[in-house]
Amino acid sequence: MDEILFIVPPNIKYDDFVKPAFNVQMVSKKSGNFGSIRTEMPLGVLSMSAYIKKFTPTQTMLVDFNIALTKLETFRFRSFAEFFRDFLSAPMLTNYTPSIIGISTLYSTSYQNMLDIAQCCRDIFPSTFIVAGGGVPMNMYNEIFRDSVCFDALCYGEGEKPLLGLVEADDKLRYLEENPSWITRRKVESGQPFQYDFIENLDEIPFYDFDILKPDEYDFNPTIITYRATYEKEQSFPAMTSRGCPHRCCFCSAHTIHGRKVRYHSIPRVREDLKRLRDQYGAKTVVFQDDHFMAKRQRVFEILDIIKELQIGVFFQNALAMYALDRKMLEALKSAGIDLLVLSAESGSNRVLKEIMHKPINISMIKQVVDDCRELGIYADLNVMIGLPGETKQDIEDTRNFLKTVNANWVRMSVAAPLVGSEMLDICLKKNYLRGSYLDCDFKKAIVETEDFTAEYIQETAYILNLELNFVENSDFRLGNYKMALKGFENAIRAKNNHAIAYYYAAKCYEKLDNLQKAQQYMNNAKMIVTEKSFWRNYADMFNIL
Ligand code: B12
Repeated sequence: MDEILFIVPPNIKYDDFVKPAFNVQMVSKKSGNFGSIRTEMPLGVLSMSAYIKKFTPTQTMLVDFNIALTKLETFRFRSFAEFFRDFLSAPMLTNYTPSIIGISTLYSTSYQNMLDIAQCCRDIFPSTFIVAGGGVPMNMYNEIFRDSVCFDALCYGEGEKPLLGLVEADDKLRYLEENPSWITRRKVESGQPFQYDFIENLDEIPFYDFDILKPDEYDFNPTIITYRATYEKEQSFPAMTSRGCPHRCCFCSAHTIHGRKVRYHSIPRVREDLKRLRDQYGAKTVVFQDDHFMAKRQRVFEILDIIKELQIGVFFQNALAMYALDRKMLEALKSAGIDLLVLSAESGSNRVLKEIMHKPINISMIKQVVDDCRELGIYADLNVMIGLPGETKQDIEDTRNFLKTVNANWVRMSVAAPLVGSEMLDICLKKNYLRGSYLDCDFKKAIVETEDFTAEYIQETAYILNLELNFVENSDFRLGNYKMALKGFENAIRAKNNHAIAYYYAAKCYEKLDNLQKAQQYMNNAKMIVTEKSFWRNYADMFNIL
């Protein structure tokens, strides 16, 4: 029987883990402060594991290094490579020899970690097949074969069918060379084309193999916690009812894995899976990961009816397409119990939305959706990014002025990141716009620099916009919803415990809510931080507070 060891590399670079930057979330361990890691169940692995077991008896095991790092109480390794070696040399693993090791790499920031893991696996398991899949291997095979000799092959697109083929093949090396969904060094050198092997009817994939992980290790879903203004810690599970997206947003690379055509699970299957997650696994919240959940309107209403019937909490963490959110849709979402929506506005400039991003929305839609959300009592969390190639300082000013008129509860400001596989990266490479490695990009660190702006300008402006829109001009505060505003401010304090501006506005909220003792305490904190930290003093001066 074949044994597959799936490995998920840390989604964070070593330096960002041991020396987190000023504008990111941190976690405290006994050995100091570290960059916070997103721990999310790896859906791709769970799907492949379930699919393969449906056809052939196979043992699968998962090592998710994001969980391993999160669980460590102290971390004193001088590199992740040292940590991987230590971890993978543990007796529990060395007594076991998988026939295939499959590394799943979705994030650019995991690139080096993936190479280090492959090297370590090659040393420990010299005769095991080492393959990798996910957006990074499929979009960066040239770089991977240049930087490593440890991979037997990389997967082109979705891996269910190619990996099953590999498991079933008697002559695995030959299979890898003959199957067009596997990328090998030889095929790259001879210029052979590669092909997707999609599963057209997603119902062919059985219920995902959640049994290869420990759900409670993932119960602290950091993405939901980021939106803690309205959410509390609870057991959540991911689900994906469709794959693929027809839109051509210049910053996205999801189509390189799942394609532009949307494929679906049937409605009865969606019901069955959600019910099983609730009844058998105790799911309180299901996090939908569809690339484009809104692709078929009638289907969305049907899924919302199921959610309502099952009384299960849901969260759309990838943001929903705003053009589909008319009043009827928002009312259906609200009646299914959804009171928080992440909305992909992305810009407050029509020119940027249309000409640069190719997003099928405009700013009047954004305003309408946010106003409707406020009326219906849905917390509206807007995603916005600045710093795309072709964007000007005037466009950013337009975005700023527009967002000040929108009553969103929170605005999540990011700097544009040229993801591998995105049109944006192609433009940046062609025009020589990159000031740094695109492997570093994580939506916090600006690396794009054009004729119109420097990377520093974008980085700093994004942070100022965050402070201005979420604190100084906070719409809940402005509209007198002090309790709601306070949740956002205290959430910011939890993420960054010396956030002087958050303390200041939280103090103002407590004052309005007549909790004068807490107001005084928070104001003292704000003043003390501003006196001690020039970083915060500068922003306090900029906004003329404290
Ligand atoms: C869910 C999701 C998340 C989740 C976490 C998912 C996880 N488990 O880690 C959350 C919400 C936390 C998240 C966050 C972010 N995400 Co995200 N996310 C996704 C999303 C929407 C779906 C991923 C998924 O579960 N797909 C479903 C499964 C079935 O597919 P899959 O995992 O790709 O696996 C299939 C294939 O890739 C392949 N495969 C994968 N592994 C392997 C291994 C082997 C051996 C083989 C053979 C095949 C194989 O076969 C699998 C089955 O078909 C993708 C977009 C997309 N549709 O891919 C973006 C995506 C992966 N995210 C992206 C980004 C940029 C981010 C963020 C940086 C965004 C931000 N602003 O903060 C953060 C950072 C995350 C971090 N970890 O630090 C980018 C990544 C691009 C890049 N090069 O870095 C993507 C591609 C979206 C995009 N805009 O282009 N994300």
